Amino acid sequence: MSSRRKFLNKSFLSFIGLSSYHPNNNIFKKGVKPIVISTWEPNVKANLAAWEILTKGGTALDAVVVGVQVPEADPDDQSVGYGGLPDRDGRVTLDSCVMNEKGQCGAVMSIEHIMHPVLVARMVMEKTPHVQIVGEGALELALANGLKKENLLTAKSKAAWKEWKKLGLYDPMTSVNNIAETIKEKRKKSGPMINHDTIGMIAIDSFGNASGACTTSGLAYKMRGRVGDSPIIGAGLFVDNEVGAATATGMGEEVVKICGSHTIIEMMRQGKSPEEACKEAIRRIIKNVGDDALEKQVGFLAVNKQGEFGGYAVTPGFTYAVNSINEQKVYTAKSWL
Ligand code: SD4
Repeated sequence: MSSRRKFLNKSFLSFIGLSSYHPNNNIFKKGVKPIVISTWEPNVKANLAAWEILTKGGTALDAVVVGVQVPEADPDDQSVGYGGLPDRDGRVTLDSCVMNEKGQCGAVMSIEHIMHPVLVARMVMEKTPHVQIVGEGALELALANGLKKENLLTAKSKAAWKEWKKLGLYDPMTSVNNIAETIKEKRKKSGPMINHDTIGMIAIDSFGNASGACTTSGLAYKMRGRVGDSPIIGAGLFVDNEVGAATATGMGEEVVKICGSHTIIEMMRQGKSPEEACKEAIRRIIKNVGDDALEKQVGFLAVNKQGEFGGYAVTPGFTYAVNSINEQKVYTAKSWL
C-alpha cells in the first residue's frame, strides 16, 4: 500500500474512533468478503451495528464488541444484559466472552451490575494476563476501568421472576436435570419457560480476520452461580484464524459436554462445510441427551475463512441473522428433530 493510502486509511479509522487499526493490512484487500452472523432473528439490530464497523474497515473484534452491546443494553431482551431474567434469587448474573484472530480471549462469568459484560471480557483479554474472571473479581475489574454499577433487574423481569416463584419450586439444591423436569411440567401448563436468545456473534473483517463474542444472562431462574457455555472458550465460542469461527446458543450444559464450538472448528479444519460441522456437533448432543432432545434445544453457527456460513439445531426454530456484501437476511437453520 502506498504511504499516502496508509495515511488516509489510518486517519479515517481514527476519525471514526476505531482502536484496532492494522497498519500492515490493506483494508481493500482483494477477495476478502466481510461478514457478520448472529444467533437469533431479533439480533438483526446487533448485526447492523457490527456491519457498520466492518464496512468502515474496522476489525472483526471491534465489530462484534459493538454489535453485541445492542441486545446487552435492550431492556426488552430478557436473555442478555440489562433486563435479562434473573437467577432463582432474583439476581441478574451475566456471562460473556470474546476471542480474536490471534487466539487471544477473555471471559467473565456470573458478573452482576454491569450492563456490558462484553466490555469486561475484552478487558480480561487486553488488560490482564488471564482468560477468565468470575463474580466479584470481574465486577472490580469493570469498576476499576470506569464502568458504572447499575441495577439490571427491570420491572418487567422482576415481575416475570415473581410469577415464576409462584409456580416454581424454590430449591437451591435442585439439579439442572430436575430443573428440566420442572420446566417440562410447567410448559404443559403455561407454554415455554426457557429463554433462548443469547447472542453469539461471529465475523470476518476486510483484513480477512475472524473474531467473535458471546454474551448472555444465561438460563432464566438458574441456580445461583450457575454458568453455561456462553463464556466458555471452546464451548459457546471459538475462533481459529486458519479456519473460521463458531458460536452456540441453547442449553449450555449440553454444549459444554461436547466442547461445541471447538468441535465445529476442528470439523471445518478437516474439510466439512460450516453446516456439516454444526450438524456433527448436534449429532453428538443427540447421542448424549437421547429421548430428552426436545427439551434440550441447542443451535450452532459457524463461518469459515472463505465466508461460507451455516447453522444447525436440535429442534426446529433456530434462526440466525447474516450481513455481508451480498445480503442482509435471516435464515432458519435445519434441525435434527
Ligand atoms: C446458557 N447458552 O447459559 C446459554 C443460554 C442461551 O439463549 O443460549 N440462551 O446455557
